[in-house]
Parts: sequence; structure tokens; C-alpha cells
Amino acid sequence: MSKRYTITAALPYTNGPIHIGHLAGVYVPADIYSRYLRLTGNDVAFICGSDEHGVPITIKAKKEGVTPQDIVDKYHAIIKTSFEDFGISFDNYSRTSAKIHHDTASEFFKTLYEKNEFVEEVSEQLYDAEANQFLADRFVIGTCPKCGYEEAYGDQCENCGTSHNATDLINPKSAITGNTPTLKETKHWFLPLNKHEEFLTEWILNGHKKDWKPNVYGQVKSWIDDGLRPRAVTRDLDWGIPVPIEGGEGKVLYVWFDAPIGYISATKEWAEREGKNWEDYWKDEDTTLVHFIGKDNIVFHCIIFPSMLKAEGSYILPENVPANEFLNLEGNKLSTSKNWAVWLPDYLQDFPNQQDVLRYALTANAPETKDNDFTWKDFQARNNNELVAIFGNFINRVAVLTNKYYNGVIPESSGFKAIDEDTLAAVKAYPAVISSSIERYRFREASQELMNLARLGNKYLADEEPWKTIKTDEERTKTVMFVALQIASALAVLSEPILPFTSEKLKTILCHSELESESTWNDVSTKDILLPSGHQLQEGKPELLFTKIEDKQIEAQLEKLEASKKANEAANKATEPQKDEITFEDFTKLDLRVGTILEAEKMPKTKKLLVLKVDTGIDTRTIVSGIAESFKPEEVVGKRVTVLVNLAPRKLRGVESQGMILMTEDASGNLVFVNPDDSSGVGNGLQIS
Ligand code: B3M
Ligand code: ZN
Repeated sequence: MSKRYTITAALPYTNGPIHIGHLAGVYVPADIYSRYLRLTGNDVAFICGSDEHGVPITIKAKKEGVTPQDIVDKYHAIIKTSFEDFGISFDNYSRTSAKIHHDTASEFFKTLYEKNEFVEEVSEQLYDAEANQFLADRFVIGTCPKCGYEEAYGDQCENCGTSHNATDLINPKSAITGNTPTLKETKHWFLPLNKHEEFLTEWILNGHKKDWKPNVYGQVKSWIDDGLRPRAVTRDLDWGIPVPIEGGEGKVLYVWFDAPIGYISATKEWAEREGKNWEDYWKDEDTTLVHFIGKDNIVFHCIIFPSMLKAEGSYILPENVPANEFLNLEGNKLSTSKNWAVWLPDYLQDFPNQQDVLRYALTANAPETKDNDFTWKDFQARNNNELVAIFGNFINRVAVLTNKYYNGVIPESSGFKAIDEDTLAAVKAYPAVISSSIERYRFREASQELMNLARLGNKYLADEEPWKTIKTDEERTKTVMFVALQIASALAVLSEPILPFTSEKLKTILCHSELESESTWNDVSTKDILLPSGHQLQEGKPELLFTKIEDKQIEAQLEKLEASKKANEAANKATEPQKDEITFEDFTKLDLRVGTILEAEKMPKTKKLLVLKVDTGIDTRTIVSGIAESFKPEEVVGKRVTVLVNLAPRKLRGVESQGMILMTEDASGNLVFVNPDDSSGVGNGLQIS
């Protein structure tokens, strides 16, 4: 029975291109699901778009020295193209900078405001006086109050997934200046999640959501059990959707308030274009809403957005939120900032027209129940041992033999043997088997079942050996080829969700479009014949569906990663830029002498300071030096050092320091004595310590 579905895939931040982690975690599974639903005759709106607000965009713009608008325009275009290139079949890919989205999000906010669903409160928020701005979200980093992870953001810890208020962070630091923030009063609107706790408990915990994936259900349960608190949904930032009510001047909506509403505005945009009614997809109880996301987005999709929808009152709630775990790459966490990733545009350049290989490798190894590792070796093996050796090999044999024996025309079958009957019956069972996996969001399993169908074909050919029987029994050969062609046709239909490009190629080889009616998913189990005798295949040598990936291609990818790791390490240790120019007169003011350290002792109750006695050649003087974390007192006694002797004396912890010594850093950031013969400090500035 045809049903209506609204399928959403997390809106990617437009602060960089898309990498394999995004594809594996969200977009390929969402695409498989949507394609499957369409193929089985459902009414589907598959919705996504660029998330163009929020601090990640501002940070990227600052880094590149351009405007946030430049950043979102650039990456929106790149990301949209990648999705198209990889066959992600969105019905609409919108962007949150679209007017329809600004209007929809503003209206949504106003509705909740008018319904008194917000708590308005002046509270103290983190503030960076030097940067002259409030520190929300990714502008502040600190220790997660829940799991102790030291690099949690102001709104969320990416380690444990918890969402919190910035003021909850332990040891917060500004991501802009590194300063410890102060507190400053400001007014915001809060969504009182505590008020929705009962509904959430009822809906998720007591309701029918027990079939949600254990990782999703478990996380949500733990948050609800911990007790929910009001969350600010506005920010003192200048990039975002202006708060549309009196008193909201100079403030914007929290990005996680506006972004999920992006699903609604993107649906509206699509419905307008297609002459449909968007409300059917968001307000009709008979519509099934499913959110595909990564695990770091669970709290927003299972707690905050449903609370918003519930508070608004006229929307349906998600039926399921099949969040995936994370994909790692060659044993390390994928990271945009560390450039530890396989970017989709790069992949396509190195493996042109091999989108399905990546879709398959990522699906067969999807991080569905736990974090998983993508390795280039596994990618190669999936291609060479499965796609080429099983799927591709079967199709190639069938197409080549049909051309050779029958000029590409499907032969007549004459009487099935048990093995033929059994094989055809087994084929008919596949739609239900694969459906069952897909409907339970088990895409890995679905990919393996699809491969099993190709295996079945291969085994059938290997057992029946038409290349041998052609010499002895023409009628039998015709029947065997007829059966094999039915399997090929089933593969063309059933591979579409996972391998859309392959399915397309295969349908072209088999001339599916010339059939009286093109087979659907269900036809594979209900029709006795998918390709009738007399049907003509595409003329000429059939195109190979897959080609072998050589070791050297894999090595090149590994080298690329290694190079990116090195470049990243070097970038992190970037040489300081040269300081402002000084005059010769400035320089001659410095009186530098070579001295010898005679004595050294730790300054009591400090970590960094040593009190040195230094023979400067003119006198012996006391110098308090901040080198105690790099050297023990006994290590420095007897060392030659360059001393700045005419620096004005300064009291440190009650001891007068009469000069400074010159040091530098080695490649790992440890202080070392200046030694021009040792290359480890090359490029590093001298510092007075
Ligand atoms: N842009 C976060 C992310 O890319 C966010 C998702 C929004 S979904 C409404 O992980
Ligand atoms: Zn945490």
C-alpha cells in the first residue's frame, strides 16, 4: 500500500566540502531508504539543504579572511554538486539562507513566542572582553560537565553527545582569543525543555519508540533520566536569522533552532515548485517522518526539535531517527580541520565514474551499530572481490554469452529442471529479504543480500556451465541462459537503491526501457518472467560494470593521507610571522653578553621559575627565568647563555631579576638553549626567558 513519507537528511554545515564520513553516516543510507520507498510505490519527499548559519561558518570565514556569505556560497555549490555526483536523490536541496527559510523560521519562532512557549530571561553569559563578543557554541571550548572531555563546545560535547549551556562548561576558554571568559548579562529566550519532559517520556520511553536503534534510544533515555533544563534558542551573534520580536534587536536565532526548521522550509520550496501541498508532508498523521543523522545530532532531533514541533502544535513527530555512529579513516577520527578525510570531489577525480564503488564500500562497512573504520585496503577488496569478481563477473558472462550464442536475443526456455525452478524461486524471495533489511535500517545487511543474489547467479552458471553444454545440448543451454538473464534483470531492479549508477548501466545493457512495462521492486517477486524470450539486449560489447582497482591506486591514496598528516603537523607548528621592523638604533640599545650560569634553584611555590646566578663578564647577577618546566636546576648550571643585561630590573615573587636569558624552542615546543649548530630550532624566534 502506498504511503506518504518525509525523509530528511541532516543539513550539512557549509564550512567545507563533504567527506566519506558524511556520506556513510547520513546521505547514503538516507538515499537508499528513499530510493527504496519510491521503487516500492510510495510518495516520498526526500529533503535536505545547506546549514548556512551558526558559528562554524563564522569561524571558517574568519580563518579565510572572507565574509560568511562568501563561505556559504562557495561550499553550498560544492556540496550540492557532490550530492548530485554521488546520486543522492534529494527531491529538494535547499539552503537556510533562502528567504523562504528565513520567513518560515521567523514565523515558527513568533508562533512559539505568542503561545508563551518561551521563557524570557536576563542571565549571565560567557563574554570575551578582548574580542568584544559573547561566547556561544563553538566560540567557546571547555571541559564537558558530563564526560570530562576537554574540547567540548559551548552547546555540545562531541565526545558524549550531550547538549548543554555554555555556562555549564568547566574551564571555559574563548576560541577566538584563548582568554578565560568573564560573565556579562544579556537577555535571551529559552525553550523550557523541562516542561516537555513528560511528553518526551511518554512519547519515546513509554511509547512505541522501543524499536529505535539502541544507540539512539539509550542516549535519549539517559538525557531524560538526567532531567532536562531550559535551553536558550537565541544568541548574541551577528550571523544568523534575526530574532523577529521586540527586544530581539542585534540577536539571532540559535542555529539549532533554525536548522531543523530548514527541513520544513525546504519541503515548502519543493511543494511550491511541484504543485504539491507541503502540509501533507508535515501535518498529516498518516505521513511518516524519518530523520537520518549522525550520532552527534541525536539530542537535537530527538529532544529539542520534537519539543519545538510539539510546542507549535500542528506538526507530526518523527517516526524514527536512525542515527549512525561515526566512521573513522585508517584508524583515526575523520577531521575536517586536520584534513584527515577523503573529500568527495577528490575521490571522483581519482576514481572517475566509480561512485557506486564508494557507495557500496561505505554501505557494506557502515557504522550502523558502532564506530567503524574505513581503510583503502577494504575499499579495494570490496571492489575487486565483490563488485568485480561476483556482481560484475556474473553480468559480463551473461551478456557476453547471450551476444555470442544468440546475437543478444533472449532465448526460449524449454522445460525447467529442479535447479532452475529452485533458482527462480530463490530470486523471487530477494525483494522481501532486502526490503526487510532496508525497512529496519540495516543497510549493511541489505548490501550483503544484494551481493548474495549475484552470488546465486554466479553459482548457477558455474553449476550449469552453459559454455560446455552449448557444444552438447543447445536446448538446455537456452534454458540456462534464460534463467541467468532473469537473475540479471532482478539485479538491475534490486540494486537501484544501493548502486544506482550500476543499476542504470545494467538496465541499459538489458534494454529494460524497451520492455512493455519496466519491472518494479515487487515485480521481481511476483512476475514469473522479467525478460521475455525474443527481447533484444543492447547491441555491441557490453560495458563492464566494475573495473579492478590496482594496488598502486591504493598506495597513492595512502600516500596522500600521509602527506596530509605531515602537512597538518607542519601547519600546527607554523613558524611565527616576522615581527614589526625595528631601526638599527633600536637594536643597538640591546646590550647582549655571553654569560655562564653559576647557580640555579627553583623559586619556591612556582612551577615555571628558576632563580639563576649568572656571570655576565661584567658582574654576577640574579636572573629569574621562566624555564623550570623545561630544565631541572642542576641541568643548567655551567651552561653558556646569551644575556640581555640592560633590561630594566623587575621583581618576580619578591626577587629582583636583573636581566633575561635568550632561549628558543625545538620542534616539539620545548625550550632549548640557543645553539646554531642544532637545526631543531630553525625558524623559531629567540625568546627572553
Ligand atoms: N549542520 C550539524 C552537522 O552538520 C548540523 C546538522 C543540522 S540538521 C538540522 O553535524
Ligand atoms: Zn561529554
